[in-house]
Amino acid sequence: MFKKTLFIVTGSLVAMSAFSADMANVKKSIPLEDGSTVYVFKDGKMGMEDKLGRSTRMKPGHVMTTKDGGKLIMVGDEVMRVESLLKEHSSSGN
Ligand SMILES: [Cu+2]
Repeated sequence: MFKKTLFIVTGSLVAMSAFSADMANVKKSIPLEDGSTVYVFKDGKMGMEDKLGRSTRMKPGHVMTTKDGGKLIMVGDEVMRVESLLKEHSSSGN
């Protein structure tokens, strides 16, 4: 019982620090042909932002075409991480 409570508290602390560290965890963002953006995180996993600026899902293994005509294979589906990135953007006023 005590252990479980401790775990929940630790979990929310991690989530809070992850929120502010997310932008620092983005290795690069890659624009795609269709106007959406792929965020590549430092651990190599990716998340998607659609052309309207919303986080969106994509199955790992999906082949994407970058704006410059290259091919990119989806790794992971970090929709929650992209979501917190986008929240950070909108709260900074641009
Ligand atoms: Cu993708």
